[in-house]
Amino acid sequence: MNYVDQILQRVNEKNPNEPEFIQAATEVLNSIRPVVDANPRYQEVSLLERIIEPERVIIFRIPWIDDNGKVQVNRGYRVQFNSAIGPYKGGLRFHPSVNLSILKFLGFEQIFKNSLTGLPIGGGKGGADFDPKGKSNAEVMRFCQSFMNELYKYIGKDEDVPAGDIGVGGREIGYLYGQYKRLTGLYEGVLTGKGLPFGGSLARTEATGYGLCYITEELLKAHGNSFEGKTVAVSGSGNVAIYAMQKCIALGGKPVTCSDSNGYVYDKNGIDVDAVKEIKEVKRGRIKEYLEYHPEAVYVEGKRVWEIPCDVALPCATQNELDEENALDLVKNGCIAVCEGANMPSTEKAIEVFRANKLLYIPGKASNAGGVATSALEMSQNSARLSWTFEEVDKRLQGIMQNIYSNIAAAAKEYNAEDDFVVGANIAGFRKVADAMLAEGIV
Ligand code: NDP
Ligand code: 2IT
Repeated sequence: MNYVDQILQRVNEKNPNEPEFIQAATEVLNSIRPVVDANPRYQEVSLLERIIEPERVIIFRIPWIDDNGKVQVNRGYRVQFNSAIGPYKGGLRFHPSVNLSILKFLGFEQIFKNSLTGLPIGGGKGGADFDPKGKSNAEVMRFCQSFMNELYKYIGKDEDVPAGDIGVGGREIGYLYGQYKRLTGLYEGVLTGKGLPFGGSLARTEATGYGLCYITEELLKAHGNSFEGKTVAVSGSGNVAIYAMQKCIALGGKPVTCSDSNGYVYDKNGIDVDAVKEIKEVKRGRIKEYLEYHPEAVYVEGKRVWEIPCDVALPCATQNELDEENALDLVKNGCIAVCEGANMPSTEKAIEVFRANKLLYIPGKASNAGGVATSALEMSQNSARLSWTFEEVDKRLQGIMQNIYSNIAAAAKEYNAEDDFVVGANIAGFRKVADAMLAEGIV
């Protein structure tokens, strides 16, 4: 049996209860076939058997006391997937759906994403099945402290550097950092996405959404187009969605939708990003409150944004939020490009629809890499004990996104798959990690 097929079989057999991990691994393995076929050395050193297995997974109990004095218990995780090219790096997700499959898929994607940034960071991910919604600040703090009471043993500025993801933003990173410092006595860049007064980087908050728009603009430009005058459908209304909408408007586009897990808003005049920021960042409210700011907008409960006609789609909520039917709607309505702010938001079937209909499509591991890239810039600033200006960081971010675009486009072309950015991203991300693993021996 062909080596890649053997590994696909192994992934399925060894992880039968991990559908998201199988989905992510299958996509990568299928894309890298030509590289693997051309390099028999990979099989000689069982490189694929090693790359699909996390170096380490830590699972732990998180007891904490709620405001009523009741003891609550959550499950915490850190998946340290691959350290071939740098310390483990990747976010923490706090969401009730969190489980090992989801964190393994995210950690696996992170290996190749981090490689694409061109910066020295390995792949990891972590989190807990804790739901921050409706919790008081004091409860969130006690939870974060208990989480760190266990996690601190396994992380460090040159070892593993967590950051935010769904449900983990500036507030949570602050509490986690305070507890790490208290436990270890170390004032070091062990987390990114920190507040500006204690080692955070300017532009990290904006970076994922801005980076997404920078690479989308590169893609459109390379195809004789631009954001100017485009109608844009955005899903989600969290960190990534908010700053994607902001930069999209700056580049001349018009985002007309955003959403949360209850429903979506359609504002044909263009989404008022300041209103969304106030609802989500200040009030921690629900997106339907948008109608209090703009009564002429429409709120649709329980549906997804993809039914709204758009030229460009930017999924920025969560995995598998855009399925085959949604993809067919996008095609029917004349959408030309889909660039992912979220991780793996499009299902395998949706991606088949994009391919069959020649939509321009950039997968999250390339298009949302601006967040982690800027985290790596935060690590550099911490090590140098410096802080760069917003313009300096933003300029580097733009350069990184332009490089990612040209590298994934070139890799796709090299393997006769022009404009297939799934193939391009997976091959370009994989090669560097594989070379490092070969050089580092059997570890
Ligand atoms: P936030 O927690 O700030 O926002 C998440 C948004 O997605 C919210 O609007 C949330 O709605 C919605 N959402 C979450 N889960 C679901 C669900 N199961 N169904 C429908 N909507 C859902 O997270 P981020 O903006 O940071 O993350 C969004 C995506 O971007 C994730 O896939 C994340 O992995 C990815 N990402 C994030 C980066 C970062 O730097 N933050 C970097 C790269 C990728 P609700 O409030 O109702 O839950
Ligand atoms: O998915 C991601 O890349 C993130 N959540 C950001 C990770 C990071 O370390 O900044």
